[in-house]
Amino acid sequence: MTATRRFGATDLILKQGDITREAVDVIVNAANSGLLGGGGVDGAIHHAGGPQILAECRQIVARQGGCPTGEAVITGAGRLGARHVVHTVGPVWQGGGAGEPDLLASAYRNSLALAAAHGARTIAFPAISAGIYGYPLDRAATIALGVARDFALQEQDFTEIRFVLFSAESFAAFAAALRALPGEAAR
Ligand code: AR6
Repeated sequence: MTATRRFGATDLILKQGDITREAVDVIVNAANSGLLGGGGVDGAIHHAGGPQILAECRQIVARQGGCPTGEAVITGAGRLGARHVVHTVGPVWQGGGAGEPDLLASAYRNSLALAAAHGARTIAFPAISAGIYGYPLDRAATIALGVARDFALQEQDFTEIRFVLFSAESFAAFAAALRALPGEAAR
């Protein structure tokens, strides 16, 4: 299952599947501030990518003490079919009044900017915060795609920004949000 819309020079692509199988320049991980692994997509990325990714995360922790919510760091991709993994930390859903929308948007924006700074032309995201962290799927999808659209219209870095959704339910939520995005002229 796929869905696509083009903004500027960038295709926004939705797929249902396992992000660890994507062949892209950068795979984005929905990590936690400690950067030393976890469950969900984080566990899957470390499992598929092998120990090199965790070793690089440990070096980042030693250098800067982790990754604050809304920010991103970058490592190699170990055995994954990508050049880099960007590890970003989305907010834990607390009802929406604790700055969660801005923090989730920052996680996507900082991931795109960091990947672009490393020369990435293609990038794949999971549905950050929409699993263990409990962010409502439809709201998370609207924020994710809104940031991707704005980045695509403002920058020419990416040919493809992919969202790889694990379940049919998350694919459907992202597909509805993609259809609802305003076109190129409107903001
Ligand atoms: N490919 C694509 N998407 C996946 C995969 C996969 N292989 N596996 C799970 N998902 P989550 P969060 C989906 O919980 O909510 C970790 O312990 C999943 O169905 O992975 O940001 C971290 O260490 C959901 O839609 O991330 C943090 O502690 C989406 O990925 C915490 O979880 C995100 O779910 C982060 O929670």
